[in-house]
Amino acid sequence: MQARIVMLVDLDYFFAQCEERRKPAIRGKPVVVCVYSGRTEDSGAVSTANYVARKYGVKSGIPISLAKKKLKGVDAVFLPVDKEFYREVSDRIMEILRSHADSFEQVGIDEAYLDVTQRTKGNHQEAEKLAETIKDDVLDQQKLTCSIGVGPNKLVAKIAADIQKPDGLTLVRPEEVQIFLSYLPVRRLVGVGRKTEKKLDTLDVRTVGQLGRFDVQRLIDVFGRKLGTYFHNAAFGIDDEPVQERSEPESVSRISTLKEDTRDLEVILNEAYRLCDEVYSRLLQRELIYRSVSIHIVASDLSVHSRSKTFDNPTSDLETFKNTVKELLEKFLGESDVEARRVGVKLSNLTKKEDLQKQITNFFGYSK
Ligand code: DCP
Ligand code: CA
Ligand code: CA
Repeated sequence: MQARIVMLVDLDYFFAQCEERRKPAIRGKPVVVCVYSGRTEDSGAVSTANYVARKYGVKSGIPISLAKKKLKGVDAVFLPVDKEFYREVSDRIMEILRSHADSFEQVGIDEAYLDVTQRTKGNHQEAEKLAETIKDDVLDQQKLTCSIGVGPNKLVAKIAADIQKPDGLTLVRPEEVQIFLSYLPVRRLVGVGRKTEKKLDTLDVRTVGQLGRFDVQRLIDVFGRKLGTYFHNAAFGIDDEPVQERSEPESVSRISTLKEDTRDLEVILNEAYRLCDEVYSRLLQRELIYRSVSIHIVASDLSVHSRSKTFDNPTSDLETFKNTVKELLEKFLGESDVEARRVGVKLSNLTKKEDLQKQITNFFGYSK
């Protein structure tokens, strides 16, 4: 088997960086994104903070009140989370990342694995160039920085991405894996949480190197066969997990805010068609076809309205998509007297293109 080249791309201080992007005036100040629980003014937890705020000891998970204490007297910005906005930014960036991968696996709102073995011909210099290109593309098109780890598998790529942050690029060649891992604390390994770290500490195992030298049978005695073997292999940077696209999405959608609240079909359609193009390009990229089309309207009073249409047979046609959106919007405006503030379009009931092809082939009883 050819040696693989895998990347992990992780966006820097993601929620806070999204906020900086849409409010450039807050750049350079400590920015703290918070999940307010709403009980008292400051109750809740910090979701994330930019690197300026991190210098003051503010980080994910701490109470908002503690963050305020740490930033007392500092010109800091506290903002509530806006998941919908971060999701939109994330979707667009994931599309860029996917376009650079042989196979692609998103693992959270702000990170993804890319297998790039084929397109780099297994060449590490090529992989480094590609990583630079990806960083440039994300910055040019979405104005966000990310950190990338490149290695022979997911395990090493993930650890490498964490080494240099923000705006980092860390490349670990197969022959460097052993030395790269050996001095790191065991906590860096995926699957080693605080509890496991403590248990390993009682066995005098603190670094990955020590973990690798620790008797594998004793590891199995302590953690069970599955986990013990995993830890032993992980210590040597061994990991054969493929980079795999997660299961098909239920739907592909886009929503955006109109320049002003309106009932003007033409104005709403104009924006809706733009969203259709974006949704459609995602559909093509993932080689999917659709059976249902929906529109979503958030009205000026923030009430939410939807209309959908489902076809008997799946299609991948852009015209059908746009015509249906138009039809649904016309119908909606005829039935309701609200003003639209946001408009969204969605394709659902998705299936893989090739599945349809297979069905047709089977149906006609021939194959090529
Ligand atoms: N997040 C959260 N609560 C946590 C951890 C994370 O709400 N306890 C959210 C906010 C983060 C996002 O998930 O922006 C991504 O998490 P990361 O762990 O990747 O952290 P960041 O992207 O914020 O920072 P870094 O630059 O260290 O990756
Ligand atoms: Ca991140
Ligand atoms: Ca992350």
